[in-house]
Formats: sequence, structure tokens, C-alpha cells
Amino acid sequence: MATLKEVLAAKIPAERQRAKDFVKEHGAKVIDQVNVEQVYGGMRGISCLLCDTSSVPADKGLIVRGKPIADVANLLPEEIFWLLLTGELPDAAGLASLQADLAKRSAVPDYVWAVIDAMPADTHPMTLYNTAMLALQNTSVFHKRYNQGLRKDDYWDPTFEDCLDIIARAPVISAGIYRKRFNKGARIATAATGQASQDWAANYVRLLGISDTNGEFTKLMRLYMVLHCDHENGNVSAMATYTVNSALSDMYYSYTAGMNGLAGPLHGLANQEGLNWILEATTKFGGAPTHDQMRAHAAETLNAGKVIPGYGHGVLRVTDPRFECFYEFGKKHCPNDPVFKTVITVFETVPDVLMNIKKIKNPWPNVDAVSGSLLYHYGLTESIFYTVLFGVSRALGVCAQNVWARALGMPLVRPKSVTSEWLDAAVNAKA
Ligand code: CMX
Repeated sequence: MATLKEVLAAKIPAERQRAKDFVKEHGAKVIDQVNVEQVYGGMRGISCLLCDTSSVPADKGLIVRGKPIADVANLLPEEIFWLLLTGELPDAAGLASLQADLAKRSAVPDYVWAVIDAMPADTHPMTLYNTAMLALQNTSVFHKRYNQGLRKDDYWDPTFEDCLDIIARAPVISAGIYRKRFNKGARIATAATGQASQDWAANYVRLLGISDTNGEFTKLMRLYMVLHCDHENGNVSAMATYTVNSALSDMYYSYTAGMNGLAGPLHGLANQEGLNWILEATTKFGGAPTHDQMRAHAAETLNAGKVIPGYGHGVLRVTDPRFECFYEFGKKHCPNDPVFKTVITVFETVPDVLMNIKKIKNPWPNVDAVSGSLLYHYGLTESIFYTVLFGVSRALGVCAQNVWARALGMPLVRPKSVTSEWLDAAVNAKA
């Protein structure tokens, strides 16, 4: 049986050589161009980042290492991490070794809890989560080994070590935060070393302390952790992580940089906002709204100059397949839940409303339009915690991306900015 690290290590030399040869042969070939609108428009659509872990074609949505997300949605998050890193799935022994390794690494030092305890009780869970993660930076293997003198070819190895530590500790930290922030009682202890009988997401459910008598919530959490794992490299959290890691800041610095971006309402916070927007409607109309009431609610939001959370996307131009996976789960497990029923009503009305607004490029739902309703159904009702769950899952993708970035020796990210004056001159020169 080969461990994840051994499988990965075996792949790196060939990939490194392939990248080197490819740049040598094709380095000067033009693959894209930049127009003025893109400079003013968040660099939307410029193809200029390498990411092999996943891709997001506008008409298909998330593809993980060549596999459409719906085809791998029933796998465990650890299997997906293996897939993201290696392009392969683990055998049973490989999976068990990864699960045992994660369990072994999951201890969180006491001082981290003291940091959390010292923060104001009303701090947003994302701030608590990021602070705790950053507080762990002094445990970074990369940081230590870099200071001792590390060859560039070896950067990926301690990056991998940090990534596994982060992934192992993320559920423990976030569950501890959940229990403290929402007065759920004492933290639940992690499994003793060597007793890792549970998978990563099932263990997370146990640590959160949410009752799951029929196992459905555990199924949902596995799905949740898979669906949010990665979304290529151009999104805010992935690109922020990648940019910071390119400066050889270790993964604690890098991952938390990405998570600060995930905390924005146009990105990961949209799952919190998505549920709140639906609950607002159910409160306003005294229950699941009718289609007309939902259209009115949408119009009111838009007239107030706000966005409809969970709808639209920077890249996608179809319904997000991650939305579809959750939607199927909801239809199977909680079709009569009033909040989930409202998600259905929104899906049946809001795209038409948005289609009538010319500037909106994608009227279809993204993953954040539905995820909250399912968590809510199973008793995880504290919507301000939802982005933390997203962040725990996203650790899988950004970790895989950056282990590869260091393995391939990707340099410091440093695009060129231009002044308005320079742009003016460039446009006039073309004219
Ligand atoms: N409701 C209202 N207006 C919307 C909208 C929505 N759901 N989606 C896009 N628009 C607006 C934009 O705000 C923009 O308006 P201005 O030009 O006045 O600023 C205009 O339509 C054009 O936007 P776009 O090109 O279609 O989309 P962008 O690439 O600029 O933005 C996104 C993408 C996701 C930020 C946007 O669709 C949005 O704000 N959606 C709601 C928030 C959300 O669901 N975010 C989660 C995305 C998934 C994730 O990253 O987690």
C-alpha cells in the first residue's frame, strides 16, 4: 500500500519535467488577450492561471480532475482530497491510512482555545476560525524547515505536511468555535490517537455535537465537504491563497488569506445570506411564500440595490451542478420542509426575474442558493456559521492547489498594473 504522500511524490518529477518542457517549447505562444473592460472588470475571463486540480467550464460547472462533480459527489471528502492531489482515487488501504494520519494530526494546542476565549462573544465565526488557524502558524513545518535551509525542489514536502495538519485540525477548531459561539456546551474531545474509526466528515458531525440519529446529517456533511472542495484557481479564496503562498508564506498564512476572502458576501458569505434571504421571506409572508410573493420579495431586494444571494456567478452560465446535487438531496430527504420548499419556489421564480435585468450575465442559482436550507433542516440553524463549513471544505482544494504550485516551482505572483493614463495612451495608440 502506498500512502498519499508516496503516490504524490512519485508523480512530481514527471509533472515538473513536463511543465518545464512545455514552457520551453511554447513559452512565447499567445493564448489570450486582455481588453480594457477586463482591466476595469475584475480581470474576468482572462486565462492566465494554471490549476490542474479542477476546472469550471461556464456551461458545465465544477470538474474535479476530469470528473464532473455530480459523478464523484457520493465519495468521501478524503477520497476527493486524494483525487485533487493525485488525479487518482485511493484504494481501501490508502484511504484508511489517510484517515488515520488525519486523526493523528488533529490535536489543537491549548493556547489556540485561549486565543478564541479571549475574543468578544459576538465575533463572527469566520473571524474566530481564521484567528485560530493563523495562531497555529508557529507550528508550520514549512516555516521551520525553510528557516533551516530548504531546497526549492523540496518546498512541496513541508507544504504537504502543513496542509495535512490544517485539514486535520479544521473540523476540530471550527466545531470548538461552533460550540462556544452558540453556547452548545463544552468542546467534544477528538478521538484518541489510533482510534480513527470514523471518516473525516462523520467525525466533524460528532465534534459539532449535532444529533444525527438516522445518519442523514452525516450524509449531508460528507456531501457538503465534497461539493465545496475546490472551484479552480480564479475565485477570490483560491487566488488569494495561491498569491500569498507564492511569496513562500506558509500554508497557515496562505489559507487564512484565502479564508478572509471567502468571508465576503459576494463569495462564501453568500451561503449565510442565501438562507437569511429565504427566512426573511418566510417571516414576511407568514410561511412558505407563493410564487407571486417570491417575485415581489426579489423585486424589493433588487430595488433596494442589493443582490439576490445564491444567484449569478463570475464564471458559470448554467445552473451550478453543486446546486443540483444539493437540490436532489433535499428532494429526497426533506421535500416538505418549509424552508427547502421555499428554495424550490425561489428556483422557479428568481431566474426569470434576473433574466429581465440585462446586465446580469447568469440568472441561475449557485451552490449558496440551497446549502443553508439543508443545514437548517438538520438543526444547524446558525447561518453565520455556514461560511466556516465552506472554509473547512475549501481547505481540501486550496491545499491541493498549493502543494502542486510548490512542487512545480511556480514563481511569485506578480502581474502588472497600469495607470489610467497608461491605459488612455494605449487605447489612443491602438486607435
Ligand atoms: N442579484 C442582483 N444583481 C446581480 C446578481 C444577483 N444575484 N448577480 C449579478 N448581479 C449584478 C452585479 O451586481 C452587476 O451589477 P453592477 O454592474 O451594477 O455592479 C451585474 O449584475 C453584472 O454582474 P455579472 O457580470 O453577471 O456577475 P459578476 O461576475 O460581476 O458577479 C457574483 C458574480 C457572484 C458576485 C454576482 O452574481 C453576485 O453578486 N451574486 C450574488 C452573491 C452570490 O451568490 N455569491 C456567491 C457566488 C459563488 C461563490 O463564489 O461562492
